[in-house]
Amino acid sequence: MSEKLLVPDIGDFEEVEIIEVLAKQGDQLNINDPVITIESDKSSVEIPTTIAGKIEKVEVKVGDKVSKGDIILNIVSSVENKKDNPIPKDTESIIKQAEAALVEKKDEIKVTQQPIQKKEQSTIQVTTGKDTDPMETEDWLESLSAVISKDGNQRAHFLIKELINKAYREGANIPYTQNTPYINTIPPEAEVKSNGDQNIERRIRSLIRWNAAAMVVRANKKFPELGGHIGTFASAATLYDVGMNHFWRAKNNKFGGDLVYFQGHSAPGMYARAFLEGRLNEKQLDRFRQEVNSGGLSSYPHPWLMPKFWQFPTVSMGLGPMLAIYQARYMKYLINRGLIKDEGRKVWAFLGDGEMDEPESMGAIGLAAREKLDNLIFVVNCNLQRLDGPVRGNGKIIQELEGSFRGAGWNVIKVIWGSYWDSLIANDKTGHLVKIMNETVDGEYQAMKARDGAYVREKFFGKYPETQELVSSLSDRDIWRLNRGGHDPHKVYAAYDKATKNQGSPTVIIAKTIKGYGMGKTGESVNTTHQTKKLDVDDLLYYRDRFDVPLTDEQVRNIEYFKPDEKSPEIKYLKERRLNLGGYLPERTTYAKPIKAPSKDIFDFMKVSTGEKEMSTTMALVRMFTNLLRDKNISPRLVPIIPDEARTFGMEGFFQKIGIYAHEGQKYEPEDAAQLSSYREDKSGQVLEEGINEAGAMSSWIAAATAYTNHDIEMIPIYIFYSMFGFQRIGDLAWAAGDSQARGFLIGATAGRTTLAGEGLQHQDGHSHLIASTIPNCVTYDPTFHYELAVIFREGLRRMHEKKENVFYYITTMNENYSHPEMPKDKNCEEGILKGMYKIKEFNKFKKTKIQLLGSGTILREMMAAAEVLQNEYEIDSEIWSVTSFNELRKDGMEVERYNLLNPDKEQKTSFVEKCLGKSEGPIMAASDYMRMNSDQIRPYTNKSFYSLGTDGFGRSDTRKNLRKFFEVDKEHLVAYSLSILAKEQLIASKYANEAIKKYKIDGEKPMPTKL
Ligand SMILES: Cc1ncc(C[n+]2csc(CCOP(=O)(O)OP(=O)(O)O)c2C)c(N)n1
Ligand SMILES: [Mg+2]
Repeated sequence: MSEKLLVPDIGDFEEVEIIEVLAKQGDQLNINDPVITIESDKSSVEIPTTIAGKIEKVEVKVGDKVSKGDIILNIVSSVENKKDNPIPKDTESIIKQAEAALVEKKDEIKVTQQPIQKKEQSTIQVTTGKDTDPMETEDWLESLSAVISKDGNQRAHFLIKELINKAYREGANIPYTQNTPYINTIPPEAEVKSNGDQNIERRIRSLIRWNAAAMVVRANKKFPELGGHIGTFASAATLYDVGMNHFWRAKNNKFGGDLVYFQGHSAPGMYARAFLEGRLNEKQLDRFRQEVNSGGLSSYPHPWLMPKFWQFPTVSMGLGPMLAIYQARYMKYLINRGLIKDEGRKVWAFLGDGEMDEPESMGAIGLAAREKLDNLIFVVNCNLQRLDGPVRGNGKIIQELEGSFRGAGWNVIKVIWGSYWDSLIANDKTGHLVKIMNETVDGEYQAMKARDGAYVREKFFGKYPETQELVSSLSDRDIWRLNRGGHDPHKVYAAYDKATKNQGSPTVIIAKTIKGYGMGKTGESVNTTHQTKKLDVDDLLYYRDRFDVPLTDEQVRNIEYFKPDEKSPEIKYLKERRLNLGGYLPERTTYAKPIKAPSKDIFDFMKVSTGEKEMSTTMALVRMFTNLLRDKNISPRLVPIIPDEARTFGMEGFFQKIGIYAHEGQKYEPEDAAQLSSYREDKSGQVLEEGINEAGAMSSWIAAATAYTNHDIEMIPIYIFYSMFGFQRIGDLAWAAGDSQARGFLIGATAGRTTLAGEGLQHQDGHSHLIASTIPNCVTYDPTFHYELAVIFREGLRRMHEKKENVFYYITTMNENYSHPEMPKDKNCEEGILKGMYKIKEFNKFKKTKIQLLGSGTILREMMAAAEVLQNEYEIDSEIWSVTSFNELRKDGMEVERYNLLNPDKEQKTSFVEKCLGKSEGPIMAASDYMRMNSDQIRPYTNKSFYSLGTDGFGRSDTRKNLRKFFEVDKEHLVAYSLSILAKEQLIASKYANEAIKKYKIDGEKPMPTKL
């Protein structure tokens, strides 16, 4: 049967031009095959067929203008269409999810129905609020205790919830608390026990502790300026060791590996372990923080400096937690898109309690819960101190974190007290011990660990007669031995075990430790611990004794490393554990296959003139993506990332075409379901729509841009953003991206201080290229025409994703519409585009006076217009150069200049700038839509007179024309400046310049825009 395929609802648009017809008569179509591409003045969208079958007749051609309901083609539909109302894909997934939810619910019920473990009645805590009727309180508490022992915790929870609900309905405004008492989340009877050999593990840990400290002390003895940290790893050693011995699975040919973000300044501990494992030798340890000559160890985790060792740069506080969240999310994205297997891999992130004050640390915890990232485990090492002093002297960081994470929906496991406390807590029948624990602030907890057992007896247990009594049979030494949870391998093991089994939410383990654990009087729990990097002989002897390190006094004095024989039980055990867990950690490898570059013809349409048709480079870019999505090698690897600006950039067509990633699919029918660009969310969606969240979007981009090493799959992330909210906003993450050896594209759209009209001071970007240029492996371009963009993008794909070069690209695109010329036939044009400049036009009629005009981005067009005026009205010839990248030209210039200076006797090299301009005639005038510093960058690499113009100063809202006039980069100013420059160079009389200044009503007395 013949059916008509009509133009669907395309939103507010009418009479939209067809720019491509993708199907012809006789073609066999499947549902969703694209048939035409239409383009408004803002965006281009493919229209897919909703009917399968053979095309009888195509009713449209390129250039036609169509509206909703117009016929596109006639199609003889195949039988498939006639299936009785097949369930739409979305509805089907909703049904599946509902069914899955039912199964989940059943599981939940199963949990509540599990036999109640009979255990001793747990202690009822004494509340800190004022009790007006203790007898009544006692009654209620006893009833509750009875429920717990008879019907279990779940029933008790239920009753409490019902009581709160009832009170709320009766009008009581009960403040809600997310906090639990200041004790461990896992009670002793529920702890899963490790099967490891605790004695041997303790010995190994002691050696790692010793070697880590020795490494820092030795380096600082030789060169006191080197620095380093002992106290942080000392507090975290157990947290790391339990993970290394029992939980973290390495990447190998059978398994993708867990991903561990190590706390940056705990790096000495990782080196010390690698030393025992035989992965690093003494010589390397002795090169800690001495990296200039190869073979040194980097101060912190830096993949750029130790590319086979470190995976994640973490030391700029706050980036690690945020990156880890998005890493876990991206792992699920890859799984849901079917690009990697679900192997139950985990992402672990180790964080400092001081670090949690960084807004980035907690900034994305809501997302982690919302996306049910049960592959994510945070471990916050709460040693209660940061650099200057206590994290929360007057409060309790552990409780504060618990509240925030529980409130956000995380599974929270507190590991506060070690096993020595178990019996005391069990015997705390009156609840006074927990009461003190709740009441004591961190400043006191810290001070106690800087003193001794007698002090703890007096200041802590001495607060109430009940608690004094509780420890009456303990000696001061026993009291001193009461350990903190984060130093107890049993408690840590139980927490890790529980965390790895948790489903449906991320987990945070909040572990209490002591900063500088074991460092004695000079370094343990004192405010200066963080910066202690030298230990005197007495401290070292204490440290040795504290951890029973088998070194003689003499060896301690020499600060010798200690590594047992390869055949020793310690080394055998350590290696065996890692072998069981698949290999060593950290280790950075990649087995990703390159992506074959797309055929050249994908970009062909960008090499021809657009004729009358005007478009922005942003539109050209989006058209290019649409084409790339038709390339079967490239398409699945593209990861478009957008922070709530798809419509701004004309990318809304992607929603329907490739879907927005949503881990739960789409549970609702979108308001615009009938439209072509409907907001379609899908479990296997490809677009990462991040919301208004540039830091999150950049973190996603980094996860995708390093998937080649973390998941062994090369991806092509393209993060497109308002250029002003790029490097300026997330510069530190961009720096970390460079360190991580990220590969992918960053697109600064709506770029240029005068090109983005209207928006004003906080939107108009006139410096992102300069910030981008601070990152050594960031390659940047500011193209004007669509063919330049095509050449740059194709080369980016080739360098990064085919040749696996560790660079990333930053390209600015603009929203100014203009027509684009055909790509010049000159064979050097492509090379010039990539190196940074090429001659685009020459005016050579009068052969008297010449000027070299360099322009980039949209200002190149002003320059071309000015050149025409100069030629026609002033008989001045010119050569116009399209500068696609002042940054790249500078890099080349620097390198050549350096070589020439270091090799005065050798044949001198020529910079690319000099190759282009060396033999040219006349002075040079350069301008861009960025600060003068942008074009000034190449001034040293030519001997000619060089003048820069640019958009220095705060932006402001106005029309494009007025903005260019204000910043003096419009055609008129460029003519006047050119004439003035030529006059200054004594090539023409100054009256011409004066005339032009008058003619264009330019006020020579106007202050610099930087002052306005
Ligand atoms: C963004 C940033 N700001 C400051 C620092 C300097 N710094 C390094 S460690 C540190 C204190 C860390 O305290 P905490 O997070 O509690 O870690 P701990 O050493 O106590 O485990 C500071 C301020 C940094 N590395 N990054
Ligand atoms: Mg700390």
